[in-house]
Amino acid sequence: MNTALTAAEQSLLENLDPAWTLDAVMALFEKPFGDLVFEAQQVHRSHFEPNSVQLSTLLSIKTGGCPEDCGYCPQAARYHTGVANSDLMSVGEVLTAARAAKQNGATRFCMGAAWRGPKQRDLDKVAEMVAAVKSLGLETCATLGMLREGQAEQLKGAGLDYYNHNIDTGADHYQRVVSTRTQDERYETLTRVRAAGLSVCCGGIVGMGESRQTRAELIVQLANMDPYPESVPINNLVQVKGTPLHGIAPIDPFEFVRTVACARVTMPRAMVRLSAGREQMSDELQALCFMAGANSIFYGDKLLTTGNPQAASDRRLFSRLGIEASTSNGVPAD
Ligand code: SAM
Ligand code: DTB
Ligand code: SF4
Repeated sequence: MNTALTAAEQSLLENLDPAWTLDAVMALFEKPFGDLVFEAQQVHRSHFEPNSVQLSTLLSIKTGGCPEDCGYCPQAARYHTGVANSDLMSVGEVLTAARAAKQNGATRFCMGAAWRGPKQRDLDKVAEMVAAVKSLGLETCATLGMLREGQAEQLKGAGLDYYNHNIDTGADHYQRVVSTRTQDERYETLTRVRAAGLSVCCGGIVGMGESRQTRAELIVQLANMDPYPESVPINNLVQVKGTPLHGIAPIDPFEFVRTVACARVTMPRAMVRLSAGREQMSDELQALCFMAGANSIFYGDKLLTTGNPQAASDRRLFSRLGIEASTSNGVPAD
């Protein structure tokens, strides 16, 4: 048998992205820590600048009072978390925040709203915000909940680059965390987002009392999307008093790094975002996450409603690690 492949065949094979099985991802999770991080580093280095991390700033454009019951979320109206509700911001307020984010070095700006899904009148206003933020030269992302027919197209038309909609956890665990919607409904929105030509930002939260197998299921579900998401946020649960998940045993920090590494190995060209939970992490743990292939962080002293490390402290950390804030817009190097 002739085993020599032409360059074209080789490239075709590399781009096939064969399906990941639960066994294969569990085997990754179970590797010795050093071996898994080494593998993730190799994959990372073959697709991205190794010491470059993208800075993304988040803004809550509509806060609190959400009708959903996500067990992790401080913005659900039914939990008493002390979050002050506020109406949808004005386009001018959002633009001011986006200018400041750009001035501080962010290249990506993500707008989040505490909705089950946007009403048409609200979406018209968000579309104006997207166009204004895009005109500053920032990469744009929005997370507004479930989208109806035509809404993803409207956002795309306004200049939206990515839509964030997380599947959050493995399918079996999902209904233990959220009862007001199903994970299948999340997939429906993701299909609309993809069909509209938007890039998909989809990841999850760990540290919600799930097993390693559930984390592996989350990774399998993400990696087997066709194509897999261009952007994969890995959140560590920020425990907020008043939410059902407050007080749950936190995840072992090394297991968090393993989750990041598995995302990198299974989704080689995705931006893997070290998302919520950094304020509770040591510098050393964050450094391990970068070694495991994370190449984006949320930057600025607030996530949506909870804290995030101060920008100056992140700049110091980058300098100690020889990491540069990327100037690119998240498109892979090759
Ligand atoms: N309401 C919209 C939705 O749920 O799709 C958009 C905003 S929602 C706050 C965006 C994402 O934030 C959620 O999907 C979840 O992954 C993440 N999130 C919310 N609360 C969190 C927490 N306490 N810790 C970590 N991530 C959290
Ligand atoms: C994502 O995956 N994480 C971000 C962003 N997408 C919208 C949100 C984190 C929220 C953390 C809790 C809070 O600050 O309210
Ligand atoms: Fe609402 Fe989103 Fe929070 Fe769920 S995660 S309660 S949908 S804001």
